[in-house]
Amino acid sequence: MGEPQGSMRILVTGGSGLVGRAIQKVVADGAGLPGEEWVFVSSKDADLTDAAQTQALFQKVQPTHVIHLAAMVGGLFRNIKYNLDFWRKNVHINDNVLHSAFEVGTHKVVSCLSTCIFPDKTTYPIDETMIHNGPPHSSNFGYSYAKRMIDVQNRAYFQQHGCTFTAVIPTNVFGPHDNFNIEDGHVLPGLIHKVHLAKSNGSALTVWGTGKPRRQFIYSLDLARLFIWVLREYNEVEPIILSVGEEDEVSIKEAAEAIVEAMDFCGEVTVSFDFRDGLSLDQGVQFDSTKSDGQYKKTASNSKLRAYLPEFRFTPFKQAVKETCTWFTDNYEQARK
Ligand code: NAP
Ligand code: GFB
Repeated sequence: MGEPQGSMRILVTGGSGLVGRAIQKVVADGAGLPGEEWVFVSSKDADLTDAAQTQALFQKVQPTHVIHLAAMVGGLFRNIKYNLDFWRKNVHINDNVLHSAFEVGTHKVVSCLSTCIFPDKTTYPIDETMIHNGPPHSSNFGYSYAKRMIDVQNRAYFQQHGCTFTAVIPTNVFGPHDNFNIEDGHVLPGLIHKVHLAKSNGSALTVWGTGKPRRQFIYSLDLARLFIWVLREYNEVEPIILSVGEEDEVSIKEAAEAIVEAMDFCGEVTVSFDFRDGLSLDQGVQFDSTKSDGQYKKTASNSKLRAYLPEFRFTPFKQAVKETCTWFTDNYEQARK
């Protein structure tokens, strides 16, 4: 049973980020319904680590629904450096947002976990029932435990107050408006930025780690469409994984190849890491194995999503990479880097 149409005021926290901007675009392109009002906010509207500012924002907006994206977010290397900050900032943001939503009587909140928060020692494929079955990978335990607490809070608000507070569990997300900062961002935007620099100064592309870890990548615009479906139609408190299929998992090396192809990179041939399993990168690519690989894999099942939406079509990976590379090149000056 879907949400009543119209007279919905949807507050999107983290509205200026990768996922928030994708939802803005999908809504602007016609996914919104008559009578719906969408309010996208960033830290400029309220620092959500501050309870008073969060309460003031919710009192002002009076949202009937919330898509809660705001978080301290980063790639593997930022997480390794700042586990305490990832824990503290995200726990404060999440407690403030969920309690302010409860206080103003928000009908439904959809928050955001991640497939990287699951137990490091696990069976595959990972599914929604496994979140708390053991410690997360050491590289991002601060972020992972903070995210897991959202699931605990959602269950508590439901048990004590009957709130429909739920969460989605996206896999690695990429797309326009990503964080392309090479040190702090995720792998795809980091490699896109590195290729842009290698092309402009004639250097080799350095891929960190061995290139062997495996990831499922979801295009931000596809995730945005799924988020809007969850907002309107998904009413379980249990979280739901939003990911491409297990069969769409690629290695970091394959992801690098897709970016090299999409950006037409033709550097010199230098592969410094002895990585011989049919390396098909024949442009200037180096593997720096002194850099961490992080989790080898976190293969997630999307069968729960498929049970709801068997017909949903994801953008083909190479097409999504090409669109993201084009966006970055066209918007280089104002991109986050
Ligand atoms: P992002 O691009 O880094 O954007 C983060 C957003 O949160 C920005 O709008 C930022 O506002 C806001 N924010 C951060 N700290 C804040 C604060 N103290 N007060 C208010 N707003 C604050 O992140 P993203 O990739 O879109 O991630 C969105 C959600 O998806 C997050 O919950 C993340 O954990 C989750 N997720 C992301 C991935 C991924 O691969 N990117 C994968 C799985 C799950 P400013 O612009 O003002 O800083
Ligand atoms: O996206 P990423 O930084 O995070 O990917 P995770 C890291 C993987 O890509 C490692 C390799 O195997 C890296 O060695 N890699 C190769 C690179 N070149 C690069 C590069 O230029 N930049 C980066 N960043 N990596 C994160 C979690 O794990 O997943 C976060 O730590 C978050 O908490 C995110 O949830 C979705 O996928 O390893």
